[in-house]
Amino acid sequence: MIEDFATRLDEAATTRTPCAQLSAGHDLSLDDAYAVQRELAGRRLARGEREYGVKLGFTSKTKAAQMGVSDVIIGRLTSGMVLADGDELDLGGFLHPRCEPEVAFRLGEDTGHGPVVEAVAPAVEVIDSRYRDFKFSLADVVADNTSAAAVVLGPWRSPAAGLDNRGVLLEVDGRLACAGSTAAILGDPLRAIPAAVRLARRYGIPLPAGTVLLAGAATPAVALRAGTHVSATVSGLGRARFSVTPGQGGQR
Ligand code: OOG
Ligand code: MG
Repeated sequence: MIEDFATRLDEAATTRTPCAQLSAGHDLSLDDAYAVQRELAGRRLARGEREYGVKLGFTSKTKAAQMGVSDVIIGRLTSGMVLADGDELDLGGFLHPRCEPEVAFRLGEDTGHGPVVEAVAPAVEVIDSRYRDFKFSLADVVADNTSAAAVVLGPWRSPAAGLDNRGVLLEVDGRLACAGSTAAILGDPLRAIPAAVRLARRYGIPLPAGTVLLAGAATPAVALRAGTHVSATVSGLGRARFSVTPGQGGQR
């Protein structure tokens, strides 16, 4: 069952054809859903990608309300999802992608009290549900690797104090699309670290030194359109940018 579900989601992504929710025909437990996610990550690694990091979902109440779910979840980021700052994102590789502004941490060694934070960066995450109409239950979205699709990071800086209430702007073609505060992320994005450690332990996800952690969106997500320029700014951290092209690219 786990492998069949992974195949369904994998094919939806590679053929850009949204599929039905897994929970529509089955009782999908959260443990099963994380097993599907693990299988999908394993297939990406078998195709030559490398582990890049992890992401949290629904650390913001607004975001959770937008999607109709409530618990914090974790997903996997692999090298094929990563764009360089300022790069072009080929819309042809996605189904119905959306973007959201985030804060990223680079984790160091775990000295026994959880991993140290080596650096922090502004980020934009591209999410792209493999489900029809971008609709899912909590277990569905966990199985679908928390809609992870692409990520762009701005410049790394040394970890700053007072990350708990920084302004966050998402701009499309220089026009404000969403505004928020890092306070939306669990009250303080630094809380993403113990949350990620807890979920990673529980579901057997490695967090080696160098892992990039996306703390979760600070605003609702915005649909991506070809020909636009997207920029996310976190006050005091700088910005991350990319432009969207209408090509026919491969899977990210
Ligand atoms: C799931 C991913 C949620 C976040 O930052 O909260 C997420 C989705 O909304 O499709 O990445
Ligand atoms: Mg996100």
